Amino acid sequence: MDKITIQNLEVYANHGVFPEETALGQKFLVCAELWTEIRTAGRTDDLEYSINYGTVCQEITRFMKEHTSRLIEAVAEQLAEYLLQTLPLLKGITLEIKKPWAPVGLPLDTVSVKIERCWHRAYVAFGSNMGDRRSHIDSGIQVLRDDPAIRVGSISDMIVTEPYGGVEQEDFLNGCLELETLLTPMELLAVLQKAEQKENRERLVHWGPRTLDMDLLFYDDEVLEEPELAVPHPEIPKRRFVLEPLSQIAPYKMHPVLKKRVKELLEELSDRE
Ligand code: PH2
Ligand code: MG
Ligand code: MG
Repeated sequence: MDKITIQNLEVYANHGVFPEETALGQKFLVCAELWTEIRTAGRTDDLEYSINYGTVCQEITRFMKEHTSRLIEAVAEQLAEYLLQTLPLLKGITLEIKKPWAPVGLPLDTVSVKIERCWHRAYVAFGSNMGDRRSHIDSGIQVLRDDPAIRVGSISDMIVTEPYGGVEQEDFLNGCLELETLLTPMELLAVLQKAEQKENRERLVHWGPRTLDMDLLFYDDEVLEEPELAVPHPEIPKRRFVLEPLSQIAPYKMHPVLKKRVKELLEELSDRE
């Protein structure tokens, strides 16, 4: 990915743990790598297709003067999030916050923190088989839309499916969606669970009836096996109610473990059935 860099932008601000730091302020130096595709701007010579580094410097300065944090970790985290949410062409950022006058009482050039943050692509499956299924799903999607760290992209058609897994229950309405997020997989899982909670999801029967189920299918090409969360979702290859809508919005998405595309997984499932 192409990058625009800013080195040692000087900002006088009041971040710090000690009272004298917040009262008097001090100098900070900001280094940023803005990850963005430069090709179109390069070929057209038109700033409209790029990120104006002057504006970014002004925004960094304003943000750091308007907010006061105790830790430079917090300055970096909040500033990176703010820039990623407000600059449409910014895909990711490396951000270093240096504090050359840190009151350490020993001679040093500077202390600093450096973070890398970017938009991640994830796929979510949703389903409902209780009450007004469509309205549970719509409010679930709205919870995602309302989160500034989530951008909902394409949403598949919603299909009626027979219950899978052996529990006698009503038919489901199922679908999948694509999103971009600044959240980690665990943080995203928490938002999905919040959406389920909002629809008064009760966990009575395993794989039983539910007002709303939202499952994380893929998160970039990450492979996670935590007690609370496995990514990719282990049941993907067995579930037509996931593969069918998913192949509508992401047929060529490669399963990072099975090394097969969604479309192939669906074809293989059809062959087995
Ligand atoms: N979800 C389950 C179990 N079985 N069957 C269908 N058709 N649709 C679902 O969403 C579904 C299911 C557990 O998550
Ligand atoms: Mg599920
Ligand atoms: Mg679930």
